[in-house]
Amino acid sequence: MAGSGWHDFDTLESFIAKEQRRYPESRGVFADLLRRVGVASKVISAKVQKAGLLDVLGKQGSKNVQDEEQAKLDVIANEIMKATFHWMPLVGGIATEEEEDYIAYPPRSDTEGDRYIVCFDPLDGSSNIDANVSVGTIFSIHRAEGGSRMCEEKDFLQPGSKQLAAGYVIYGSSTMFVFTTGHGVHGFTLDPEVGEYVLSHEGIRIPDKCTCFSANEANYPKWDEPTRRFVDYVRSREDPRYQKTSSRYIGSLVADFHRNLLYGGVFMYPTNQATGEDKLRLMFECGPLAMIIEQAGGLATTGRVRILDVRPTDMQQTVPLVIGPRREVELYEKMVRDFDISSGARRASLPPPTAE
Ligand code: FDP
Repeated sequence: MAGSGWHDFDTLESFIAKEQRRYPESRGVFADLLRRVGVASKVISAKVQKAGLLDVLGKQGSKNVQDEEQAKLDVIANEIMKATFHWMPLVGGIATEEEEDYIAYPPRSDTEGDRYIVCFDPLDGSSNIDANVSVGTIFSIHRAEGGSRMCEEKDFLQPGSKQLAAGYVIYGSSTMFVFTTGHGVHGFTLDPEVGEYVLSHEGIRIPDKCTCFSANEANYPKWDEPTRRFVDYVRSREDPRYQKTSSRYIGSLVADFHRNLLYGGVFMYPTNQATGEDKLRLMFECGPLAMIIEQAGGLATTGRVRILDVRPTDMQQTVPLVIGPRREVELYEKMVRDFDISSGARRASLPPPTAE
């Protein structure tokens, strides 16, 4: 088509179809699931973009299971995601960050083989919506073995290392769909004129540099000593690697993560030592992003354990998260380890407590 400017490109659809051809025995369900997430995200994207016009900005007046106020768009995005999987025979169940309990679907008479579990955070970073800041959807897919039975909690409480796929959609200056099935990380940008996700970032690798450092630094006094040491070290700029590192914190996890993935940067949300609480959810936020970062050549840790190795004990479990380039995450883990050893040694050198 001379002069039209047209050239062949991959869309999310064609890319998934090509991926599927690698597995001739595949039933196509998994591919279909990914496509459905793509469709749902287009609907959410449209809602996010029209938020002001549709008068859906502002609070719904209800609270979610973490006692946080739900913005209206949280509720809408949650409904869209739930409706997306409801009718799919090979989805055994879903879990959403917005609801305490998982939803299990009864097996149908035509269901054969394993079914899938889908977990999602329908609209992450939603406290920023009123300010027109980028927000996102995060999802992951697990296998639930034994298709002919009802899914149980144990099917949901699987470590991140068992994820078959994970991804996120960022609703920003453009909408992007980023996912991995364990064969690299690929990003697709939504072309609003055509309504298709177009392959724009194939085989994403996190750059081996620390351009940005992202944390809510107002929490510094509440962090533990190794975390403060790590942050002090980066901020001191003694190390040439950190001479140009900038502080960048949006407070919208998908947006912070996406920027760091593309530019090279570390994100951290450590434990609040004053309360002993963590903020980010293992199953809905940390696990999926950990799979993506590892597929992109980076790492994710709690400081003491690889995020993908943490087996959730409950659906809404939270963990500390440090995620980014391999070098920064390894340095952080080393600082935690050194601290643990030295404080253990300090404790051991103290005289034993005497009885009253
Ligand atoms: P939000 O409360 O707006 O939904 O886990 C939720 C989250 O945002 C993340 O997206 C974000 O990284 C984090 O909380 C921000 O927390 P702080 O406001 O405590 O920095």
